[in-house]
Amino acid sequence: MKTISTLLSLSLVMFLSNAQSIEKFSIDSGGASVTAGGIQMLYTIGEVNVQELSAGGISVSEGFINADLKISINPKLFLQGPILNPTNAGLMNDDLRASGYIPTTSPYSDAATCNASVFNVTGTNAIVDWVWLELRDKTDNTSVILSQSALLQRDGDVVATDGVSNINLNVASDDYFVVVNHKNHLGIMTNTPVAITRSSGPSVIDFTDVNTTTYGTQAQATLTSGAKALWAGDVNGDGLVNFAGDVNGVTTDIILFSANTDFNTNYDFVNGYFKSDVFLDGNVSFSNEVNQILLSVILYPLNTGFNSQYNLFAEQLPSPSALRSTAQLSLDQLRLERALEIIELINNNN
Ligand SMILES: [Ca+2]
Ligand SMILES: [Ca+2]
Ligand SMILES: [Ca+2]
Repeated sequence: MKTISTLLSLSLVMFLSNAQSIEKFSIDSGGASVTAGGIQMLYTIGEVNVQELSAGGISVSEGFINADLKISINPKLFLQGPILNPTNAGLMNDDLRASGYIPTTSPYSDAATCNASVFNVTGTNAIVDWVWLELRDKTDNTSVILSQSALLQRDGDVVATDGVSNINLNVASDDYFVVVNHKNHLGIMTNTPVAITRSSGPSVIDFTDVNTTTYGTQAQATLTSGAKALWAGDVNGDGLVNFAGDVNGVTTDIILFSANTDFNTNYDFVNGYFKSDVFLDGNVSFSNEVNQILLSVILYPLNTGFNSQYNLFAEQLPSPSALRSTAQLSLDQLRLERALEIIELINNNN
């Protein structure tokens, strides 16, 4: 049974000179009427209901307004890539936005869209990139109840596609595991289900706070400030940060860049919106991106042998997110194969 808490509908009934009157009628579970200055306001409280009344030539419809019935959450997170070398301490860089590279269609499988004007905002609430959000079943943390794209502000707030609002989710008040993810970072999940109700306002989940425990081991990077951030460097989006897989992703984007007609892996002008752009600075540089991937692998806390080929630097989720569409996955695979063919041709000719 859902909590009855919201003023659902307002109906205005104007009394004409001969004082025709419509009596309040409602199949809702509560309501009242107020009369002042010849105007009577009727309202009802309850669940979904649309009804029409008519009397004396006056018709009144009352509708159902449901925005407040959705649950609302306000997650906060940092991405390691854009905050490793921050222009402003404590804020992620927003180079992708400043260069006009963030697409108005989300790169994730729901292909959510936003208005281009959302990217005009500068300062602490400027948009860094699209992120991915999931609610998972409190009794089965592999079962995704709801997932959707959202936008990330420089100060870590995850917001709706208008760039400012809390995220409304069309599910019942309950406890959920909350997952956040990004196309080239490792996703994370709350360690325990979080109560998300519509009566208590937006549920704040601060993944940057060291006291917010997350599922698994070493799920996030620790910044020099002490704040937590999603690990950067999963360029090929397979849930691992490793040299073998992710360096290939960088090579692919550079080799297949249309202006790089010589197929030069050290070509430095690959500008745009690429998964291989570890720092989210709008440019893919082989040395820049690969050095960071290597550094992350070597310094990963569980890689105690500082092994550059370490293969266990994995996303700490009980089951993968479905943030990438199958069409995108097969396109990525084709691009990788094409890039490897070109590299082989070049090597054979040398
Ligand atoms: Ca903010
Ligand atoms: Ca990877
Ligand atoms: Ca870059």
